[in-house]
Amino acid sequence: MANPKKMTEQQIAEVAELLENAELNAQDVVKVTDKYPDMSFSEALDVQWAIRARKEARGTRIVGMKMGLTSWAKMAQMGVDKPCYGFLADYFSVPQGGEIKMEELIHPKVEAEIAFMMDKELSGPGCHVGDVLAATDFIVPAVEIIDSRYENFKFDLPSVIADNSSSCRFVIGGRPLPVDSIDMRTTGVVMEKNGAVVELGAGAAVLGNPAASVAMLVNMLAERGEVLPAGSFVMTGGITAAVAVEAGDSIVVRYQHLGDVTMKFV
Ligand code: 0L1
Ligand code: MG
Repeated sequence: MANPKKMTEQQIAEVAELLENAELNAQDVVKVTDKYPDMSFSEALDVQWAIRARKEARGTRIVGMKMGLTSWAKMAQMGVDKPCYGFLADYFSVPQGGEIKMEELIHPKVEAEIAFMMDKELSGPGCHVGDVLAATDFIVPAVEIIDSRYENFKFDLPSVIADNSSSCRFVIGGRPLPVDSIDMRTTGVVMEKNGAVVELGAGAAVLGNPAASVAMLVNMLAERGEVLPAGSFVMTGGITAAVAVEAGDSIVVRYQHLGDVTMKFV
């Protein structure tokens, strides 16, 4: 068997509790593969889904999904050939222009992304870009705030998957557009921090086309017998490198055609 399960259900539950507490208490921890060096991708996903179940049991709603490590540069940096996914909880959402409290986070970074709102359920395997375009209600510009729960943002792929792919907050801004109204591959993005340009990019940085990222998510979910439900909000991955922020920083991301996304860290 390629990925034999070695962790017990009890160990999966303990790691999920450790990582969720790290998130909720904004307290970093050592990467979980220090204790479980043979943790498989499947076991890492078991931990992520256990964190999701803990939140749902307390009444938190899961509003969507995010894809991470979707640029070739970031994958090469991590030595992997496959992106990862995570879930988005209702309380991750921050309004456009809103304040994000640093005391609730560990060491956040921001990523400029194109997000999709789905109006039809999608299932894999075999989901492709055409299926995604046909199932999309609209696209919208969004900024993801990632916050690895690991010391110094240092991890390996199983550790980051277990840690819900560093998900923590997101801001939706700009204006929604029909998915066929622009060429997302050539859509330009300029990220400014405190008025200075810090990152530039275009949508093709995300697997050649952000819609391909949604298709990949659907096919990855299918490996666990899961679907992407209608009504899901999907963050497709960073167009630019992630930029570290601290209290007092203002971020404005300007998207060609789609408008601006803004937030302030306090
Ligand atoms: O959203 C992302 O691309 C991040 C995925 C996890 C890796 C990281 O924290 O940089
Ligand atoms: Mg991201």
